[in-house]
Amino acid sequence: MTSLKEQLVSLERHAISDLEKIRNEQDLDEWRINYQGRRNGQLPKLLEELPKLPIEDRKEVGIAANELRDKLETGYKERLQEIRTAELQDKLLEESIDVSLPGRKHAIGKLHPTTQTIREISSIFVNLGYQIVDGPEVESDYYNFEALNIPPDHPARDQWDTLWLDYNNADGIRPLLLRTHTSPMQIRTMEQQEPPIRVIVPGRCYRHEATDATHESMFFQIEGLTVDKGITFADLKGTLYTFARKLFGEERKIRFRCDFFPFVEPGVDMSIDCFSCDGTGCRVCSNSGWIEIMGAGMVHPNVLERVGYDPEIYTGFAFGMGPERISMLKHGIDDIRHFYNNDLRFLEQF
Ligand code: YSA
Repeated sequence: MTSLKEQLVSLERHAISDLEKIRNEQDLDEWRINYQGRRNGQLPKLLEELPKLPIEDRKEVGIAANELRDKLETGYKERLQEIRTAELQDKLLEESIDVSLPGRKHAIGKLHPTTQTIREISSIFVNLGYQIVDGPEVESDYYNFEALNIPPDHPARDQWDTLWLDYNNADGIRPLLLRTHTSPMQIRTMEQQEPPIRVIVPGRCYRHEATDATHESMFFQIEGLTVDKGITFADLKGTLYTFARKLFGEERKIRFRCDFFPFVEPGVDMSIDCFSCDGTGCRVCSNSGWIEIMGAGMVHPNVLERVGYDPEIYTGFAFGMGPERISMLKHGIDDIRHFYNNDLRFLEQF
């Protein structure tokens, strides 16, 4: 039978050899429990035999056992330190940053083409002394039609395919709608301000459209209104002429033709000679040499009277244009529906 001392030597050999193979903390814990665990650890189990030894051997074996316990404890601590250092080094290596690598590019957003056009147009008018105002997109029948000289059941209403809100009118509240144009802001502005008035109103409009290449059900308009003493058609022409040349080029010609809008008298549509073919005729101008860009006219006396202005003292002109259509002309865009399809391949071009 092997002596207790020999068993201690054999235990040490196995323990040290096992310890050298260990690479992580979990295995190291198991190693410690196996050799030193209080309940079933191999060393404590052997030491249970110590009291059975003859008294003269007990001291020597006891010292050897204590030394082994210290060795195992020291071995454990050193291995733990080595494992932790190795893990830290791996982590550092994994998380290290190569500062010489080129940086990652961030995707930078840009303004929507309609916003760009609105800003370009607005800045021209701001330089001419106009203020920019904003108005509600949900409007009442009164501001969208009635106050603009378009009474209920008037055939002129057919010009604006209206989206009405499903709203109870039982208490005499005027029916609500999504504004079909920015012209209601003419009335709201005149109600709130005394002349002289020079404002432009960029904003969204809505119509019950069967959409096609030039019609959307949601689109923008930019309205303009000038009211003061002694404003004449010459002021309208001069202002819009200056605007057109600033936006489309200094050599542009303009043309006015009669048109009908119930809130102006006389009413006109304004065209510019085609900037693509210089008026000789091409695809952009449908071979006519002219491109229509807005409706305009002298503010109707009924409209002025409605807001309490005396049409014998004050006169004015107004105009309205679609920035998407202007953007289409400038950039050769063939379909208005591209603007709001959220397709980055289209939007990133501007
Ligand atoms: C006319 C005279 C004034 O003194 C003042 C304003 C006006 C404009 C009038 N309120 C109006 O809405 N006229 S309009 O129906 O011809 O629209 C004006 C512009 O809005 C059009 O020239 C077009 O550029 C744009 N537009 C109209 N319906 C559109 C549209 N753009 C895209 N989709 C639609 N469905």
